[in-house]
Amino acid sequence: MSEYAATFELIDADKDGRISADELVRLMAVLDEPLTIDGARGAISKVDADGDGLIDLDEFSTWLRGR
Ligand SMILES: [Ca+2]
Ligand SMILES: [Ca+2]
Repeated sequence: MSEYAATFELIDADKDGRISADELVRLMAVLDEPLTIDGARGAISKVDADGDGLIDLDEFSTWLRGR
């Protein structure tokens, strides 16, 4: 299992295996760095390798590794 899986599951509030723009907005609110829904979509599009508008665990891991 990926070392990022636990973090991923925390963010994935509805447990569908994908992080949506909504879930990213909620995360950033918790981290006290509020993000608009458009900002979240923009952030997702940068790491969304398969272009489905959602971040799966593979894309999430790649993103964190590349930071
Ligand atoms: Ca989700
Ligand atoms: Ca994707």
